Amino acid sequence: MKIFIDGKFCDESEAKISVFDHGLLYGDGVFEGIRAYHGRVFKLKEHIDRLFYSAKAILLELPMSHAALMAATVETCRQSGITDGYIRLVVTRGVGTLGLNPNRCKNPSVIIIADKIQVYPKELYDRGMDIVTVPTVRNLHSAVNPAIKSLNYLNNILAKIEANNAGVEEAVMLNSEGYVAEGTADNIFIVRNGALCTPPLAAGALYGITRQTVIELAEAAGRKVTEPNLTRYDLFNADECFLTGTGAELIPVVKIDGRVIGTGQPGPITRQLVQNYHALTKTVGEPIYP
Ligand code: PXG
Repeated sequence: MKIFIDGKFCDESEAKISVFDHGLLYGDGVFEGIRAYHGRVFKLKEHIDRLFYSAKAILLELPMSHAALMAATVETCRQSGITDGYIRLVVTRGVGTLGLNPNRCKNPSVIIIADKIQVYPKELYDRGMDIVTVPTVRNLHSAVNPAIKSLNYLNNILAKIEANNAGVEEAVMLNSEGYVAEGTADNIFIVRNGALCTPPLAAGALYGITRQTVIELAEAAGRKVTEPNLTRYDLFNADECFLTGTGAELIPVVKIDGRVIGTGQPGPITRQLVQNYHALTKTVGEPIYP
């Protein structure tokens, strides 16, 4: 495996950053999680676009152009021999002094790792997953905006711990008004009477790239997709439910807070969308080995 750090490729054992990097000291930075399928980097442009938006929102000037970041991501996959895998692109504020002041950090660092990821146990993709709503609420827009994919994931990690303590793999986070926001690293959809609903981005959801892909796939199949505010009531009364994310892909949800959703089995519309998603990954993406 070769890791890209600030324009150079190095071996895993040499891939190190300074203890004075503000990414480590303060979680000051942004990241992307990207997948490669069948020798192509899936939705790469969309991920780099979002990285730029996240960086802009925290006033971090990326030291590479959009095109250079795309090329470096593909090259990292090539150098690591990846055809199917997971790419983690991290941009930190860089090395500074102790103390928050980001002005002391002169050079942001860009790190790209291409490896594997298995977010949830494989059998849950067939059987469906149990999830719970948790006490930790999604960050307020007026605090660290949840649209920013920042290195500060403690809000979500606390929710994940609460889910794990409840004996399940994933949490549904509500926002401070009690509306459904998203999972800890995935967006949520429900199916009701053949139509799909997913919380609006203003409810505290990340602008999920898989979410957008699923909206497009569902609409192409003639299904209506709306983005209303959803409550726990809406989740409990759904015919089907599933989560979407680059890591998670599409995973059916069959129980929420101990209540059975729909038939208690992954639903037909969810299954169809899973198939359509995997079909899309065969043709879409930047070729790694052109
Ligand atoms: N919400 C949050 C809070 C996320 O972090 C998503 C939704 C789904 O977005 P995408 O664009 O991926 O469909 C995410 C994505 C990891 C990992 O390393 C995390 C994510 C994606 C991939 C890997 O844990 N988060």
